Amino acid sequence: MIHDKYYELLAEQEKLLNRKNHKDNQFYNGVYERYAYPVLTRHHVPLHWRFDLNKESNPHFMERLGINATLNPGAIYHEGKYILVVRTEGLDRKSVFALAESDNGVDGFRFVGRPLVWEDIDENETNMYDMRLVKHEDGWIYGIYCSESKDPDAAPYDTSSAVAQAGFVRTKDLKTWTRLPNIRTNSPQQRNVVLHPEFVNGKYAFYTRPQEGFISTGSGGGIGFGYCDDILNPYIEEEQIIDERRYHTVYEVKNGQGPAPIKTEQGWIHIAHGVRNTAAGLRYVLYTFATALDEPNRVIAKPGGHFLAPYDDERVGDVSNVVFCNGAVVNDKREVYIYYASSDTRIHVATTTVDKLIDYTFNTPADPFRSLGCASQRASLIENNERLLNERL
Ligand code: M1P
Repeated sequence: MIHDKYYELLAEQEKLLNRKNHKDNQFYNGVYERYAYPVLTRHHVPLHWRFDLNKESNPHFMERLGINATLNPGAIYHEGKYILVVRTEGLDRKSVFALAESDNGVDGFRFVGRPLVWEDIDENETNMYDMRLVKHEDGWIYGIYCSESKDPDAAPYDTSSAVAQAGFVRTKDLKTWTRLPNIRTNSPQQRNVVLHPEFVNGKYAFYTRPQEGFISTGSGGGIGFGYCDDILNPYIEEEQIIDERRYHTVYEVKNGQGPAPIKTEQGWIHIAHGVRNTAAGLRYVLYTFATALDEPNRVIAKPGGHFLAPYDDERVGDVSNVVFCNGAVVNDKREVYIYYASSDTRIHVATTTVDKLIDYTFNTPADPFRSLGCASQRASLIENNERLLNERL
């Protein structure tokens, strides 16, 4: 028999799932729009994924397999729907992927089916997270995620050291997934590995993020790029750093490719995350850059500063002062939906258009890298504006 409490909580949850979202009118930057509510939180996860509904086995209707957070979703626009592969993090800290769908991309997201599973080919893989979903021109939809294992070389007392590698799956229908071998590189660790959606010089191409440690990238210099000959046995022999970390920027400590780049008539537009250190810990923001259409490993434009940073309530969560994006989609109207998580806790959307992304990425001044350079950059903006304002008088 189903517990009465289930129906009570279900009615409450339905109100949340049916809540209409709207643009946040307090926020303006002309680049994108923010929304009043997150699109997915832990409260959106179906009750029957968290509670044993049976009154006999769960008389107090206890939530025994709760969800702590929903974050860092991969995204795809597929058959007219906005689909997210959500990282749902259980109370036990392990992340599990689950699909959620919406008809309009800004509200009405519901989890569908069951948490994703595939053949278990690596018994050491302990955690899986941050999937990039990429529809490749070869006809498959690929998912690349961080596959995390305990560091086999850690000292016996060290129960924290971990190794990150690029886990790899593919599907045609988002229902049946085939686990492919991990993507191998010559870097000791990898995270934020993303497949380029088209062949480059007749080969599969990937963005990588070589790193020495699990958290610290060490000598790993930034976002890498490399080719792979065999997608069923993926090995990237060489990684060329295409977007470097740099002193006193928003990507000083580390960076990483976000979703697969967006193809536009001016070039590929990349949304990436940049990390810097502060007295309060790491701060994660998003930034953009563009690469040449025929050479996606050649940067041709890069605005200075961040594109999107933690804002108001987004600043606080399990890992505060973080925004992270590994999913963005473009619909048939060239509207862009950027899905990002704040503070490793909940998922938001920001909307813009391909044209605005091009304008922002190609026409925003680059970082002058020094304060006096920034002062003259701003002085010339003020001077031009003052001239314009004076002409009106
Ligand atoms: O906690 C912030 C982020 O930290 C990591 O980012 P990166 O790969 O750049 O080191 C990831 O664990 C990511 O999931 C997380 O949101």
